Amino acid sequence: MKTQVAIIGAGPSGLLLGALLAKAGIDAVILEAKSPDYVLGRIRAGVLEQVCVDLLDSVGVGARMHREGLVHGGFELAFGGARHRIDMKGLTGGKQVMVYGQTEVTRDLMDDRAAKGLATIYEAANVSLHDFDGTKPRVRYQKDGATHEIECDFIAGCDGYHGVSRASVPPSAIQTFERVYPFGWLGVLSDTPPVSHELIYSNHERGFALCSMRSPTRSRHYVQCSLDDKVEQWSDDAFWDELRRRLDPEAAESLVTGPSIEKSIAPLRSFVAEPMRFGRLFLAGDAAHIVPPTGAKGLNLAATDVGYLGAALAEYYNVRSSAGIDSYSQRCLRRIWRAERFSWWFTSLMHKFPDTGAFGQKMQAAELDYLVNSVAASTTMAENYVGLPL
Ligand code: RFL
Ligand code: PHB
Repeated sequence: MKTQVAIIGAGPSGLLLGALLAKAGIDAVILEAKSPDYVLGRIRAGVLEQVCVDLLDSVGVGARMHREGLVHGGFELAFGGARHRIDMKGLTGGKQVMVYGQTEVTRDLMDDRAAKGLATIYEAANVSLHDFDGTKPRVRYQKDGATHEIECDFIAGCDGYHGVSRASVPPSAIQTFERVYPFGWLGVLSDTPPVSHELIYSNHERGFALCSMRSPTRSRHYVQCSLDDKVEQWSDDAFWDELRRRLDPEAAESLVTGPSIEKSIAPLRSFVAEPMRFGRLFLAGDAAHIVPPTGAKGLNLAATDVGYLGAALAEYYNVRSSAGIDSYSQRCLRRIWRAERFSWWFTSLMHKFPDTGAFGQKMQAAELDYLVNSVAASTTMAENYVGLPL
């Protein structure tokens, strides 16, 4: 098989890149290791920046998001038994975020792809990348017991943190930066009304908690947990009790509990691989970088990476210029490092670390007090949360 761009991974970055390339008239094939149901079963991100909303609109898949998504102009920080609102909209000259699940973004992109008859090969096993340092890269995979090969001009590695693309780069050509946090997030999805109409990020001496949502009747909550914890050890009751303890009295009072629909533990990590281009292989999304979820930047960074990559490839094919692909890595990394900084800072501010101690707690309390009482500090927080300009 021949194509112009072979995309590895049908997560949000691979699917969005596929849609951007299709719109530019560029032929692409997506290879995905798992089944569509497996991909849709992963409950992850919930908050989309305006740039991400704009990209989805630009490829014509935004209709359901605008119908069902919730536009938020602020969020709350809970600490010391009270809640304080960060007025994102007021502080940033009108910018807001869209609360719409990653699962729904993925479903909209998948449905659009299927409706247009664009090629996605699910359950592709043993995907391997070849000759991307030359002019004729190839991708091999197995499906139903047979080996297949795709000849292409470019490979887009959109296969997440554990994918094969980054691992195919010779170690001497890549530099990685990493911080692993000494805790995880236990997340629960439930058909219960959200605690409040906006998100609540809570700093508590027992650990961090987050009240988020997917709709007016579906909640997504998280509590900071130990890396040794197993999901099976957390009954629904134990989760709700722990969440309630970490909220301010008013939120705790209005918390409506119910059976979990999904429950999972995610470790927290900051990670960046540099550069993001190796000859004719480009890395995008979680394949190149990870942020801890505090601040909701992961999916948004994935979207802006493929926004840059889609435009760069369109420039290459349609106006015969390599300028976009030559500057891809540098442009992405500037945005990525700023989001890494924000996510690391917000994580450090809100979580209980093993070495936080009494002094650390006082520092967090003083910083939170400053943050909610200084317009300058609140504005800094708000402009990062809504997303820095491209
Ligand atoms: P994904 O979603 O991991 O998709 C990669 C796809 O590649 C496939 N794959 C392969 N395919 C072929 N061959 C191989 N060898 C392959 N290896 C892997 C995988 O099966 C998969 O389908 O990466 P992508 O597309 O770059 O998307 C990144 C986002 O998923 C991620 O950044 C966000 O979920 C992060 N994130 C959040 N981001 C936000 O912007 N806002 C949020 O509110 C937010 N909340 C979160 C989050 C991540 C979380 N977890 C679980 C880490 C909340 C949580 C709890
Ligand atoms: C979510 O709704 O899953 C979510 C929201 C905000 C975050 C992280 C996750 O910072």
